Amino acid sequence: MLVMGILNVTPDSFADGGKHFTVDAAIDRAKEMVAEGVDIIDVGGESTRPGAERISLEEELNRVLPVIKEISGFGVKISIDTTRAEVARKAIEAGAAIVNDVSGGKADPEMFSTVAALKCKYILMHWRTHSKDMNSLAVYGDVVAEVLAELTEQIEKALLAGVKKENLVIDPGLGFSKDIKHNWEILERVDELIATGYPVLIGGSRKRFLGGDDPAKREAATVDLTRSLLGKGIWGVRVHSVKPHKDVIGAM
Ligand code: PMM
Repeated sequence: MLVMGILNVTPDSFADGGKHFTVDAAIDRAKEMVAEGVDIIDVGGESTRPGAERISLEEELNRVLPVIKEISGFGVKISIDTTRAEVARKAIEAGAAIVNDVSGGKADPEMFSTVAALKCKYILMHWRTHSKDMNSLAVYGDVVAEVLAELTEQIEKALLAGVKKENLVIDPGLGFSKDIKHNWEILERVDELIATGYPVLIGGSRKRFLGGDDPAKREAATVDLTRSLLGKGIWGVRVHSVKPHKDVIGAM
């Protein structure tokens, strides 16, 4: 199981309070993650916190590109957490290897053709709408069946646009248009996602469904979650702290 370490270059990410906003601080944190054995560093410039407003394309590029350029020399894989095709393209040109699109191709009509041309790995996450309005769409009959159907629809569009099957990774998008019960049901039935044959990424780190008001206090629950996923055939976990997860995985 791979560990994807979160590097949010945003002033308002809910879980680390914008601690890694400055380029220098982001680079220092990236160095730490490399020392802790991170497999992929996920660089993101736009907060997807529930209710978050969007930032401009220019602002997003200004946040992520200097960080990617600098850490591309660290010898670790970099993913770019973006819903914008232009950011994806520039990030890959700057040294990133993977596009992590929380909108699963829904936010930018150019995303699939861009990723197809870049020939890079693409993380296609289940998503219904932008963060500002996402909680109002947390309505499902059978959450797993609907997430799978909506993911399949986007997978088909990606394949049609020329994205290679072997470059796709899927993600159920915990917390994105999902309430506490939905998130837990997805985790309980994660084998149904794995049965698609696509590699599965799980991003539950410090999210609200893990309980409590303070994201920093959800760390133990996040590590428990990684432990509970071991041996199930999950491709990777997207997490804030790297070492505890590497330790838990290594102990198996
Ligand atoms: N969650 C967030 C951001 N990006 N990417 C993927 N693939 N999966 C996720 O679950 C996901 C993501 C929101 O969390 P953050 O603000 O802590 O980064």
